[in-house]
Amino acid sequence: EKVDETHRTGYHFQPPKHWINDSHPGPMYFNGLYHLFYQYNPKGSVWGNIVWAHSVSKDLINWQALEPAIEATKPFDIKGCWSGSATILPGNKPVILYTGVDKHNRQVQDYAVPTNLSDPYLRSWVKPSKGNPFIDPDRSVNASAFRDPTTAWFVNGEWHTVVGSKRDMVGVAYLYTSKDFKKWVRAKEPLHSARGTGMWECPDFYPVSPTGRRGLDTSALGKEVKHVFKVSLDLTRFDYYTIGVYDKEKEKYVPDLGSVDSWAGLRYDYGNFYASKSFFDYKKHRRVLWGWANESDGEARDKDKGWAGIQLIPRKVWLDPSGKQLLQWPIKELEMLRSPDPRKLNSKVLKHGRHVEVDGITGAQADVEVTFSFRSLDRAEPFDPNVCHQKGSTVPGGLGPFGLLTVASEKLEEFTPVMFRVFKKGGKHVVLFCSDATR
Ligand code: DQQ
Repeated sequence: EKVDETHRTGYHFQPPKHWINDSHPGPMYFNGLYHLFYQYNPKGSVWGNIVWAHSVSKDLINWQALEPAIEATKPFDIKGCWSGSATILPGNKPVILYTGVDKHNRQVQDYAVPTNLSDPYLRSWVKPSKGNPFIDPDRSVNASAFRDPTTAWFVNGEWHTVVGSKRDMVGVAYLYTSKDFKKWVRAKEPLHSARGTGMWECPDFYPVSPTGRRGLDTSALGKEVKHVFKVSLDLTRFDYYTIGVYDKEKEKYVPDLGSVDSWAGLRYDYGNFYASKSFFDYKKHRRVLWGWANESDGEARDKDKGWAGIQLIPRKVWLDPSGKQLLQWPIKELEMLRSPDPRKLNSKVLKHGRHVEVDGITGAQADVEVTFSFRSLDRAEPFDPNVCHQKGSTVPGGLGPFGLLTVASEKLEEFTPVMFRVFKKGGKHVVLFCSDATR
């Protein structure tokens, strides 16, 4: 089978060939190895025949591919093994919760466990017939919009997980609880819901520390601890989050005032980033976020090139000191991919409408650290969050756009600008960081 290598990445995660989607199938750290599970079509480069592919790594950068962890073999997942999450139970026992599409095309929630805990690679997983599916959609639930269980957390003597859904146009995160991780009961009220948002795919719910950059275990609680609730909105295909408080008595998540659900709210990323999932890294005590980027140029091209999609370099996430948004940065391990002999360019003056060429690198892949400075920020205009996609890279503003022309052809017939604009907002300056794939 032919695989066109031209635009494959040397940074992000890719299997050797075929289609991938969703990082939501649960990354995890277990006994010295990171495990990445992801949605994969073993038969081709378009979506279909979905299994849970499985790779392991010591550093989140270099990966070894293993056999798929979960394949469609049982009546409760015969039409697909869709997204879900991993949870490490007490006694260091990993378990996977995932959505199976059953023979009647209903979305049910299933579990899988490793067959041999002493295999460090956890190569083989079993889906016991006893206890599967562990959640069947009852009549009150829309069985064709009921999927992607979260990593479970333990509070009030019970395990909790959330399943994404919708009721008409109301996005819903159904809450299920269990004393023994076997028998699950739906809570009276959803953990959270919001009108007018449509289907909530791939929910993620986790605590963040009010100060510092250390991550917290998914079950961590505490007076000052905040929670992040993220959903992938099927309607817009972006990942949105809010920051709020988890009321464990009422079993409700309440976003902070000003932290808005849906597309009026915050996104993890303003580029191509969907179906993401975070996990607590027990090794480095950080919260790590994975997201998936699909292709922009369509199915015919995907078939031609024999592959589609990447899992983006993982990021560390933590709460901004303002408590109002998250901060993120590519994981430190990424730096090991840098060349020992970087190209350096010092103190170049940038003139309006001109560019400076960085030679000695390829246009397709570069890891760049750059600092821009200005004599004055006076010309910054009032903040407008929509300016990136409305004005792209060619319409000038008060301050910007300026940045990098990546993947540029020699005569600049084609390029992808990665750019910044500086604005004024509430007596401060804010910066938008955007890209424009249309050029
Ligand atoms: N992809 C999975 C679903 C999920 C969707 C199926 C999000 O479980 O809701 O491949 O991209």
